[in-house]
Amino acid sequence: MRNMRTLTDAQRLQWETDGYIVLEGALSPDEVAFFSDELDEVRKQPGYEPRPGELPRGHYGWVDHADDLDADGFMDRRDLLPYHKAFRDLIDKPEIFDLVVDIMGPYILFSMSQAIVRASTDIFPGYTHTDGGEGLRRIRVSETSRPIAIKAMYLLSDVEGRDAGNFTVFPGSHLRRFPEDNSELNPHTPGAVQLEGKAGDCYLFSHSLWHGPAPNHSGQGRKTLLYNYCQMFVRAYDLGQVPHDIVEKCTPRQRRLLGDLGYEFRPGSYFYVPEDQKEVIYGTAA
Ligand SMILES: O=C(O)CCC(=O)C(=O)O
Repeated sequence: MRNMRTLTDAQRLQWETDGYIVLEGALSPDEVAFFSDELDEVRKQPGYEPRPGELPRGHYGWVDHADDLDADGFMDRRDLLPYHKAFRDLIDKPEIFDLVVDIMGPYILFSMSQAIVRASTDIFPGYTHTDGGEGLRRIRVSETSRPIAIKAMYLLSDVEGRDAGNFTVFPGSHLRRFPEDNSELNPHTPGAVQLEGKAGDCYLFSHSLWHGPAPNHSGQGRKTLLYNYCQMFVRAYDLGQVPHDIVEKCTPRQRRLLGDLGYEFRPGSYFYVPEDQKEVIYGTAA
């Protein structure tokens, strides 16, 4: 079994207490530059983007390109895996994925990829939410429990000061009831912490954490990548059937994380996992 990294005691304590941890320098400067350039290209290409007014809130439709072709303009693109091998390899980049496994255990799937560029603008006030929608919002696990779903958010640009598109969290809120009428909750509400960071940093956080973007008045776009993981029994809640030509390009471990169990789906497939699940996830078969 490969020797996988684990959380330090301080990271474990912060995960349990605050519901998130910060991994500084998770991506190298070269990786940051590469992914940042890639996003500039992705926005010119077809893909899934929100269609407010046409589709329900939070649903994504197929578009020919992003509405704004400026590299610092708004973009919210789902399903990055087809665009480049590097997006597929980020699924289980050891420096981060090892910690995901330490937090979640080995019975997991990759459930979503997304790139968001928060443009600098006066018209976006930011917002606060939990992930996983109406259902997961009402489920909170305890400090010592494995989470049901978590997200890795990679900064591709520096975030300095406040109201610079900061990822904003309410530390410890993953253990509290989310206010059903959240109209008063926003990135400036007491308890909100606007995180600063450097390009290359990664935030790992629980879907149950109250979080969201601060407004961005910094004068430059804030670029991020978001990679989600869920327990297998939840199945890949936001990733449809991954096309065979994409899956075929992946390593055995990436394939497993994309829901390729090594056999055709049958009832029960995600109830008790494949016998080699630990071997595949811990890396001996990767
Ligand atoms: O900071 C952002 O742009 C959005 C991040 C977020 O809230 C999320 O991924 O759920």
